Amino acid sequence: MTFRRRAWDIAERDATPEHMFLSRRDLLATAGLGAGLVLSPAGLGSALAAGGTPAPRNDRYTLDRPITPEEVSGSYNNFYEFGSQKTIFDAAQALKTEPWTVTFDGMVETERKVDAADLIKAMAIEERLYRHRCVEAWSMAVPWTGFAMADLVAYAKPLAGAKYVRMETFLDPDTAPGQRQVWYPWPYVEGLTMAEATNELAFIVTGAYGKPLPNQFGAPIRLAVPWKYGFKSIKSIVRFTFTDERPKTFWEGIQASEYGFWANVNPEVPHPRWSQASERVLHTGEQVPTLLYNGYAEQVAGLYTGLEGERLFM
Ligand SMILES: Nc1nc2c(c(=O)[nH]1)N[C@H]1C(S)=C(S)[C@@H](COP(=O)(O)O)O[C@H]1N2
Ligand SMILES: [Mo]
Repeated sequence: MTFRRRAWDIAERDATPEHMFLSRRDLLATAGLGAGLVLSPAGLGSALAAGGTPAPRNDRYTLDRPITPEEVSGSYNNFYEFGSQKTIFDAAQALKTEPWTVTFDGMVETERKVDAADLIKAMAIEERLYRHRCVEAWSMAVPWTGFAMADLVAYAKPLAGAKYVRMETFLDPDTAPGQRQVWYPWPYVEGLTMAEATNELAFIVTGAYGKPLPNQFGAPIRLAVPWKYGFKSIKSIVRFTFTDERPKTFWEGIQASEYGFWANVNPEVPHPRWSQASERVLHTGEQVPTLLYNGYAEQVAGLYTGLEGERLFM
């Protein structure tokens, strides 16, 4: 199915020539659905957007800056499996993402393995515009396609005693040269509390810029938790483990004093080696003030009441 651009779709499009904004009404019209037919946006999403191609945009999440051009965000990546430079674009193309088995295990009703494509088909796909703030003090804004992590948690059926979700990236040193660097604690691991994982903002990404997710962004499924530093948004996930123990993350294993479990964005808490007060916007190069929780305090600040004793911001 192809979608034509509409003259009034001018909003953020200038910066992203290939990206098409589709309002729900456009989608309904394009899909040839009568006005009287009630179909939830979620239903539309899974019907039309399996894999990550054009999905209805969730207007709840707005940006205070233009979308980063796709060719910029897509060629400046952190994906240490393919090297520690930003230019891993080419190397990442070696990753074979079909078939791709995702395992749900640990404290769940029943352990299960599912192909990523089938998992995505079972979910309500939508598009969200999210900011992204790397701990290295650069930032971007990306139209991700995907589904609420809360839906993934529901799908996994964790037991009542589960307190955390531990996520793991693939391990394949033959494909990923970075994984031959044995001093890193491979595979890449990240974790969230159950409250974080089911917060409305936690998003499982399956596409970007209206297309299936390119490898360098962490295909076929990665996480986006935009109120945390970028390293929490783990790429190319193969396993979700529900547990009552706080997972030891990849970056904690490398340098716990600099990269903690919580890693919430806070301009007032400097990294041990640099300030976090501002950030360099990719493409424009503009230096802008960093916001508490990366501007998402309204959605997430409540997650941390009672946890003030924790090292929440590093
Ligand atoms: N598996 C894996 N996930 C990862 C990383 C990584 O090296 N490996 N880097 C993280 C960091 S530091 C950032 S800033 C983001 C970068 O995402 P992007 O390349 O899509 O901008 O991915 C995060 N997820
Ligand atoms: Mo990062």
